[in-house]
Parts: sequence; structure tokens; C-alpha cells
Amino acid sequence: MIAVFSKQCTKAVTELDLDYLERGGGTLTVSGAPSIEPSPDSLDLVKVVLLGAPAVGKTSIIQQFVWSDFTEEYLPTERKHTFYPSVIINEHLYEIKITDVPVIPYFPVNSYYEWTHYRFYGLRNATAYILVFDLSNVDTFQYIRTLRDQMVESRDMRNVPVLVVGNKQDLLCSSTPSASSGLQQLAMAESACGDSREKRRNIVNLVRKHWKCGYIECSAKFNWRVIAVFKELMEMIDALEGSSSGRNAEAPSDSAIGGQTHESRCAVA
Ligand SMILES: Nc1nc2c(ncn2[C@@H]2O[C@H](COP(=O)(O)OP(=O)(O)OP(=O)(O)O)[C@@H](O)[C@H]2O)c(=O)[nH]1
Ligand SMILES: [Mg+2]
Repeated sequence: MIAVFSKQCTKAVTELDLDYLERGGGTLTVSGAPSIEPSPDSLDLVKVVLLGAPAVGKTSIIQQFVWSDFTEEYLPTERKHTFYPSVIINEHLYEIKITDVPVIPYFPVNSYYEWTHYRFYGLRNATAYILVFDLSNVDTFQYIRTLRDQMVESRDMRNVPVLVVGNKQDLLCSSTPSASSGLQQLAMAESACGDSREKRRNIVNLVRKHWKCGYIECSAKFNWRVIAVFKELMEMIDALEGSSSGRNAEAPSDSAIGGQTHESRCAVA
């Protein structure tokens, strides 16, 4: 069981605007708000940044997780927003800072570029990354592939969990024949679906086997597996915290999701 203290706030680059809300439902249990609010700059915050091509649903995933809210309207993110939920997982409390930023054309290769181009985005010192692509437009994976290459080249990623998320699962084509479809249309639709399935298989293979990162599919629109996204990420972080503090040596973690815990630590060779 995991519990979330669902407080959230959004913070502009220059101003701080805390606005805490409580939330429950799904597989998470709201355990009440903590009496002490976390300092946004507290050192032990788990800093999570979502990155991905435009319109893949980064903001929607965060808003569904934090607010249980979804909007059909597309409003591109134009400035940094931060959210501060707290999560209890495997009996450990984590205060999380989730950062949603405008699309970045590249990952800053050093702190100079970060300072000059992406000041205050916290890209290079994130605890973990969620890389999002759109399952209904698998070409959006190319963006995170490039970004991930840039990260690996410019930052020591050995203890930095990366979770790849395929969003918009609800838009995945199904090859179920519809009564009104003509045979030719059906064949074309099936072939397009086949191509897309093949591309997805290759992506999953690349992410899990070669990158050795976590992979999960969700729909922000229907709140399918959105909680699982953050649960999986926190499991990865908790496993790393446990191994660095020696906690796991004393008490074996019960946090493995389908036996994936070790694989889902993004170990970059
Ligand atoms: N069908 C469907 N639509 C979604 C889903 N998630 C997001 N959308 C829609 O996709 C569009 C883009 O969503 P956003 O969350 O703004 O995407 P974003 O990645 O934050 O976009 P940028 O801020 O421009 O980078 C919006 O119209 C959303 O309603 C989903 O799971 N399914
Ligand atoms: Mg956005």
C-alpha cells in the first residue's frame, strides 16, 4: 500500500504560490496533510522532471496525478510549474517536487548552458526523469531518444532513475473490425496498426533491454495507470535510497513491481 499526502502548488520562476489541495481515490490512500509544509528548496526533496515532445501529455499526466483533473483543450506549457505532492511508499515518506517545463530543444550539456538557457528549470540536478511520448504518434519517441542520449553524454546517470512513459493509451488503434468498414479500409487500418505495434515493440525492447529503464503505458485522459507511473518511479527511487543507506540490506524491499525493481533502475553503462 502506498499513501499520498496530496498537496500541490505551482511556482512561477520568480514567484512562489503555494496552494495545497487534498486528493484521494484510485489505489492511493490519502493519509491527511502533514503538519509541516515542505520548504520548496529543501535539500531532501525528490526532484522529478517530466520531459517530452510537444503535446504528448506531460502536463495532463501531472494534473491527473495531483488534481485528478484532465482538460481536452491543449494549452502548451509556457513557463515552469512545480507541484509538491508527498508520498508514502514502503513506509517511507517522500516529499516530491514535480517540475513541468516548456519543451526544451536540447538537454543542457553543462551548467553554463543550463544557466543561460534554462535558468531555474532544475534540469541537470533532477533526482529522476519521466520521459513521455505519445503512443498514438510513436514518432514522438524520437525526441526522448535524442534527449536521453544527450543526458547520458553530459551527466552521470548511474543513480538517476529514468522512467519512459507512453501516454494516450486510449488512442491506440484496435484492429477490431467495425461492421461499417469496407474490406480495403480494414486492410489499411490493420496494416497501419501493425506498423505501429511493431514500432511500439521495438521501443519497449530498446527501453527495457538496452537502456535498462522502466517503461509504462498510461492514459492521462482516463486516468489509466497514472498513479502507477508515479508508484513505479518512487519504487525506483526508494530502491536506490535503500541501497545507498543500507536499508535494503536489513529488510528486503517488498516494493518490486512484477520483479522489475532492479531492471527499472536506469543503469547507464
Ligand atoms: N486522448 C488523449 N488525449 C490526451 C491524453 N493526455 C493528454 N491529452 C491531450 O493532448 C493534448 C496535449 O496535452 P498536454 O498535457 O498539454 O501536453 P504537453 O506534453 O504538456 O504539451 P506541451 O506543454 O506543449 O509540451 C491536450 O489536448 C490533452 O487534452 C491522453 O491520455 N489521451
Ligand atoms: Mg505542458
